[in-house]
Amino acid sequence: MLNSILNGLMVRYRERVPDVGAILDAMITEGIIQRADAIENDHIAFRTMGVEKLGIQSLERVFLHYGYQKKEHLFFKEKKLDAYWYAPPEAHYPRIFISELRVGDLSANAQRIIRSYTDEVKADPVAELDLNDAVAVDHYLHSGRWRTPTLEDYNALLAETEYAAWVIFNHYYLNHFTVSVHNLPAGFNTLETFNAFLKRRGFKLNTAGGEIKKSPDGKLLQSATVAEMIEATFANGEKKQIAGSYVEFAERKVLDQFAHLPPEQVRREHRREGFETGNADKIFESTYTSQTKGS
Ligand code: OOG
Ligand code: NI
Repeated sequence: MLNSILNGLMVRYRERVPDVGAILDAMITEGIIQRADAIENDHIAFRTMGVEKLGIQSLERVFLHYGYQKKEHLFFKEKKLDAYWYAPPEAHYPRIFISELRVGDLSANAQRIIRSYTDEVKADPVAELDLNDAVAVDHYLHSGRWRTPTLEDYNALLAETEYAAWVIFNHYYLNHFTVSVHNLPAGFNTLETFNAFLKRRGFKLNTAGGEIKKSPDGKLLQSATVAEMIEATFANGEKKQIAGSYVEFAERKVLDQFAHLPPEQVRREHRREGFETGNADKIFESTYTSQTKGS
């Protein structure tokens, strides 16, 4: 059940983000992996609007139902976001990262625009779903919750918060999946060597705060591509190139207390867990104009 929901997310995401297939193909050509399904997916991420009936408390129920466990809270003051991450029921499943816009912290005008859309949602849609019905859940994760925005509203939101603009158009479309690099073959199993491979192959990396975002303990390293632009059709047919989704890469180093383990004995629980606010803050910018302009 969880498998089919995760697969459904990945299929749509691959269709929308050509970089996904291109990166997997480049890894196969380079001999890093034999097959695309050999990739370990560190985590997937969603963005939500923090309004009553929607937001984290609604979306998280889908994953809690399938055995995910809610972990730490992260707070992003400048970007006006909250987030939580969720540990999977079994180690071979990806972690989940869900963020939420603090709508109440925005200007009156931005709040008015957002609520004009989200007010169309009369009841928590997840509460009305049969969560055991994987087909219904899959459908829910890939359908809009409110009308297609106007370009004018999108642009007004973009000027104040790029995250809001992304969500008003993209809804719950998967924001990214994350290639775990630490279990790849030598020569590609650090973020530094993996990024060098990506750049050699022509992929463009997010440079906010440097290409490699590193946690203060030095054990969680993350990088991401710049989101690909998609041609979006707004209400009454107006079109604009806007940021779609991106691909992330993570290296989790072995914790000091397990440093003595031979490499073949190292499993997920021996490595740095969780997320890091300082890293995430910069990863969000993979869809921001500061990164996508010129791409
Ligand atoms: C999520 C950014 C944060 C991470 O792994 O820290 C993140 C987003 O862009 O929605 O993915
Ligand atoms: Ni991420």
